[in-house]
Amino acid sequence: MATTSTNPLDDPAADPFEIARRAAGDIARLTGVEQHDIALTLGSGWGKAAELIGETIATIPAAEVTGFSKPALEGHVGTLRSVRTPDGKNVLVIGARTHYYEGHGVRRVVHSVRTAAATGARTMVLTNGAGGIKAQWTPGQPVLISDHINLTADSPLEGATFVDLTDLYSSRLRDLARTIDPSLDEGVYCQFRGPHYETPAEVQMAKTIGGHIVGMSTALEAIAAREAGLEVLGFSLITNLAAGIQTTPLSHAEVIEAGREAEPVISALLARVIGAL
Ligand code: 8IG
Repeated sequence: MATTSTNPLDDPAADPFEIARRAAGDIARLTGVEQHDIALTLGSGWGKAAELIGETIATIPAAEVTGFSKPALEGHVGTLRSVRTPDGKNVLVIGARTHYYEGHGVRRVVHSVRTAAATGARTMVLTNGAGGIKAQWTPGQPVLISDHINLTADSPLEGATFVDLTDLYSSRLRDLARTIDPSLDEGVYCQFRGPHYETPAEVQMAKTIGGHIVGMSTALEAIAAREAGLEVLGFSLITNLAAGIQTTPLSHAEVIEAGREAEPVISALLARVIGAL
C-alpha cells in the first residue's frame, strides 16, 4: 500500500493547480467523461444522494487519482463517481474528503475542490454532518450554510492571493434550494480544527461571534472553491446539537446513526436541488 509520502502535494515546490489538472486528466481517462458541470462533496449522512441524482456512468477509487488520499474514517467513502442527471449534466460526486485534522496540510484538504474546477465544474456543492447551535434544530435536519467563520487559523490560499468572500455561499443558489424546500433554515458554519468536539464554552463562543453550526470541514474548501471561480452551495446535516446545547455527551456512533436515519430524506432533497442547478 502506498504511504502518504508518495502524494505529490506533499512536495512544497509542486504547483497544487498543476496537480489538480493532472487529477482532472486521470478522472477524464478513468470515467470516460471529458468534462463535468457540477461537483458534489458528500459528507457524513449524505452518501446515498449519488444514486438519486441520475445514472452512474463510472465509479473510481479516489486513490487512483493524482493527489487524493485514502479516507481516514468510517462513513467517508473513498470513491469518485461520475453521474449524469436526467437533463444531461455531468456531476462529479466526491466521496473522499480529506479533513484538516488528518494533519496532511491544507493543500490536501482542498485538492478535490481544485480538481473539480479543473474538470470544468462551475458549481461546487459542499455537504457535511455538523453540530447545531440553534436550540430549535433537531438531529437529522438539513440546513443551508449562509456564511462561515474559519477558526482553523489557516487558509488554502498561498502568497498574496486576495479573494473576495462576499456571498461565498451563493444567495442565488440558496434561493434556488428554498424553491425545492421552503422549510430549509440556514446558519453560519464555524469550522473548528477538530478532531475533538468543542467544549460547551467553545460552543458558547461560536454562538456569541455569530455561529449557528459547528463542524470540522467545508470552510477551507469553500475558500478554495471561490478562488477557483466556482459558485458554492453548502448544506449541513445537523446530526447532533453542539456540546452544551445538547446535555448528553457527543459520540461518533450517534453522528453516524443520525446520518443513517436522515439519509433517504436529505438525499432526495439534494438530488432535486442538483437537478434544478
Ligand atoms: I457530525 O458537534 C459533527 N461534526 N466540530 N462539532 C464539530 N464537528 C462536528 C460535530 C460537532 N458534529
